[in-house]
Amino acid sequence: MVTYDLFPQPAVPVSHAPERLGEDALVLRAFVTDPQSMLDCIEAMAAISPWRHMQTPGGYEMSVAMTNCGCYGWVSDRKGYRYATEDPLTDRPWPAMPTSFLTLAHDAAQAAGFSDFVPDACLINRYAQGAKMGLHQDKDEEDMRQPIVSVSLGLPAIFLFGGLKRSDKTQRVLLQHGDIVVWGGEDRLRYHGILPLKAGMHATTGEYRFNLTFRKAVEA
Ligand code: MD3
Ligand code: FE
Repeated sequence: MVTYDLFPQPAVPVSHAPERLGEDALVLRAFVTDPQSMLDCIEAMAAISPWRHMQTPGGYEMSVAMTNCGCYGWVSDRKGYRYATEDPLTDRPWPAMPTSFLTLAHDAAQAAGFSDFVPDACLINRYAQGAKMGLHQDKDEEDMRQPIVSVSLGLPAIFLFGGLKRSDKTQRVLLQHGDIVVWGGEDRLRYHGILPLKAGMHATTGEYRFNLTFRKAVEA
């Protein structure tokens, strides 16, 4: 079907076709249909498992604030990185993964060509002005054949997408409110990071950027 927009907005062209970053890495622009309800869920989760700046094994405090939902939560401290069933701050299980989150992650993975993705972990990152994430690989999960689904909400950020070696050249990709990126297959172990967040004000998230990464931490 062809539709005609009576009020075209020529200012910023937004592509809704999936953008391929690699053989098995795809950006789904504005894929999130109800960002407000996701943010409401995040707020409710942070009331149970509060935002915290985790320690790296090297003793530094991460600039990104984090919490988790789902059966497993990603944690970092002086002892290392791992998945844990209990929140070390509360000694209680992490808040459950909402069905709407599961469905969104599943549908995004499906749209990128990965069928049957059922995450058991969701790491929720909150970036304030200046917060960043250095180049790293996600390799704390048991089954590297499972993809990772990443949802961006709020202020835009520049994502760095590298290769399989830390020293490989990186591409820059602007991730905006509602964008989803799916990583699997040969791109699953690529180095990646986020440049320091620029100050700004977003209509739904204020001065923050949120990122949710859906993972399958434990093999079925
Ligand atoms: C590429 N988060 O939490 S999401 C992380 O925006 C993380 O907060 C970033 O990296 C953020 O670990 C980037 C995009 C992403 C997630 C996982 C990947 C890219 C990936 C796994 C492999 C390759
Ligand atoms: Fe990562």
